[in-house]
Formats: sequence, C-alpha cells, structure tokens
Amino acid sequence: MKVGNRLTVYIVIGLIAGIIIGSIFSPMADQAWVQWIDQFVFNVVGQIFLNLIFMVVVPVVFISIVLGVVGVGDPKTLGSLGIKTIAFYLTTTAIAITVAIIIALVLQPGEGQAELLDSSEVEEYRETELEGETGEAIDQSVDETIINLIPSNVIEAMGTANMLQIIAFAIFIGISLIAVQDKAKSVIKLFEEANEVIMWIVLAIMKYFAPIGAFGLVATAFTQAGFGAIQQLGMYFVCVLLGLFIHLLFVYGSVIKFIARKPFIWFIKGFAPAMGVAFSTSSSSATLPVSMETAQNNLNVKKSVSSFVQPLGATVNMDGTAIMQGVATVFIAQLTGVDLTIMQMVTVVVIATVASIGTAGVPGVGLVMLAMVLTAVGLDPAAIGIILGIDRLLDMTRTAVNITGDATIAVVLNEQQIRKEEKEKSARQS
Ligand code: DAS
Repeated sequence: MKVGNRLTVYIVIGLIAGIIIGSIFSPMADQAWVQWIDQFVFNVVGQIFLNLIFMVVVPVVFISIVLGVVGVGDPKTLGSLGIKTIAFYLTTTAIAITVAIIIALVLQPGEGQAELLDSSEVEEYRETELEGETGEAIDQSVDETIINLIPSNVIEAMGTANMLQIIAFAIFIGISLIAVQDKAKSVIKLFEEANEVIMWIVLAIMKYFAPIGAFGLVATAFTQAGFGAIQQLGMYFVCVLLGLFIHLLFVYGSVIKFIARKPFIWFIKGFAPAMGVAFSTSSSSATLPVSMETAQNNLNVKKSVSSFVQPLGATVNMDGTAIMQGVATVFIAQLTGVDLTIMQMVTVVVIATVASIGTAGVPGVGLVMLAMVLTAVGLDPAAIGIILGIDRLLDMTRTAVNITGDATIAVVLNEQQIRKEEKEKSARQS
C-alpha cells in the first residue's frame, strides 16, 4: 500500500475544505451552534486522527532507527552519516533564521505598533506561561540538555515520548545488534517483521483517516483562529510566511536540484502527503511515520537512511520554527524600540539553532524555544502573548517546512550513498 497520488488529493481536499469552512465559521465562533460543531465534530475527528498517529510514533521511531542502524551496518559509516546529517541540519537552520532576520529588518513588521506591548495578552502570557512549563524549559541549562540525551529509564522515555532519548536507546540497540548479529539473527528478523506490521498500521491510518482527520484539525484551527489578530499582526504574519516560502523554494529547491540532482517538482509532489499531515497536525513527531513512509515509497529513500535521518530531524531540525523565531525576535525588538546589534543577531542565530536540538516536534514548541531566544537577547518573553493568537496557523505552515527540511537532507544523503556505492561497484569491476 503506497501513499499514492489519489490519497494526496484527498488530503489536500480535506485541508482546503477545513480552511474554507473554518474561515466561514470563524466570525460566528461565539455562537453556540458553531461551538457545538467545532467541539463535537471538528475537534473529535481531528483529535482521533492525532491520537491514532501519535499511537504509532514511538514504536515506528524505535523500530525504524534500530533497523536503520543495522541497515547501515558499520558504526563508522553510521558515524559519518550522523555527522553529515547534523552538519546539514545546523547549516540549513542557521540559513533559515538569517533569512528570517533579514526579511524582518527590511519589512519592519513591528514599526509603529508599540501599543501592542500594553495588550492584556502580554500580562496574561507572563502569568500563565512563564510561571509554568515554558519557564522551566527556559531554565533547562545546556549541560542538563546534554545529560538528558541518555535515558536513565527507557520505559519512561517511551512512556513520555522523549524522542531524543528513544533515538539514543535505539542507536545503542542497533549498534549492539551489529556487534552480535550472528547470535541475534532472530531478534533482527523480529524487528524487520515488527516494522512491516507497524508500517501497515501507519498506512491504514493514512488511507482511511487522514483526509477526514486533516479536515477536522484544520477546520477547528481556522474556526478558532484570531483573524482579527491577523489584521493587526498582518506584517508579522506576512514576514513569517514569506520566510517559509523563500526557504522552501530557494534553499530546499537548490539543495534538491544541485546537490541531490533531482527535479524539485518531483520532490514536492512525492512528499506532499506528509506535508499535508504536518500542516494539519502541527507536529513533526506525529507526522514522522508518514514522513518516513512517504520518503521511502515516493522518493525512493533507502530505509536505512530514512530511518536514521528523519527521526533525528523531527527532533533536531526545525528550519520553519527558526524562521518564525527570527521574525518574532526582530518584531518584538521593533515593538520595544530596541535596535538589535550584530552580536545580538548572531546570538539569536546560535541560540535558536541550538534550542531546536533539544525539543520534540509537538504543537506550539516553537514558542517555548522563542522564550529562550528572547531571554538570551534581553527582550521580554511575555511579549510572545501578542503573537499567541495567530501562532496555531503559523505553526501548521512551519511544521510542514520543518519535516520537508528533514526529507530534503534524507534525499541528499540517499543520493550520495547511491553514487558512492555505484562508484565502489565500478571500481570493483574495473
Ligand atoms: N509544531 C512544531 C513541530 O512539530 C514546530 C513549532 O512549534 O514551531 O515541528
């Protein structure tokens, strides 16, 4: 069962229908009958879909990475694949945030809107979020983030879907299976068969539930969207979308065309189903099973590359999020009348790139990381309350860009591996 073109069309129809119906309902969002439909139809359908794909994320990531590591077969090759993967990810993220800062400096979304800082949302965000988990996340120091990469309790790591710890444990299991593979043939076979089973479930969820689930998630997001806030924050909204579009078209487009030497339209057409799921779920982690299935079946990425590069990317690589953070930081600096120095902008690039490493791809995580970035350059993180209302719509778009960045690097590394194997094969034949 492939995530074929027809399913892509159905998902796109579900997304468009959700946007249209949600936009029609939005101005009536305070009416009881609209709230009833939103809560008992859109939200129920959407959340069931979200739970279905979250249900398979942990087994898919764990099994795929174990098989991915075993597939690579040699810890040294794995090491070089890992270094290349991380290097590509950090580079594209740094480019993303730099492009975003330039766009915001040129278009000046925050100019003349200082009164937004007095809005009630700022104080509300300070009281509700900054005293809560966002505040704890900001306080997590770099050494804690590094120590927390290794799970002290793998069952807890899986129970809490701590993706980086699951990835670390799976890599250890994979490397040990390489070391003892003569005595572990049945274990490797068990993982291979478990992978067939879990991927069948992923495709069944996609085939029978993705279009209606995507519709429900998008319809409820647009019904509740603060379109009034968009008018007030129009330039901010435009800057983020422009940054996402430029990054997708020019950065990923160039990488696919000139490094992977593949047509970009082939890439987008093949990866569209995953982008649609990411847009509707606003979660890279939830979309991961579909991202991997789509990359393997539609973009011919080998399982050993996809199973390693994409789960890592879903957690470590968030170019779309970095773009929002670049624009938001300049926007909030402009609101506060602060001219960011070059040093402060470099700090924003470094902090946003490093911050994206430690956070799982779940809805709204970008704002938690933004609080860290703002704090690092001396801006008031409570100002995030201003952009909170429209963040869900931007989260959908930037999550689609996040996972597309992961797939871009997976295609590049896959093509490089194929070319390397062909070169070795012709060297052996000559
Ligand atoms: N929703 C996050 C993700 O899943 C991105 C973000 O919040 O910026 O990638």
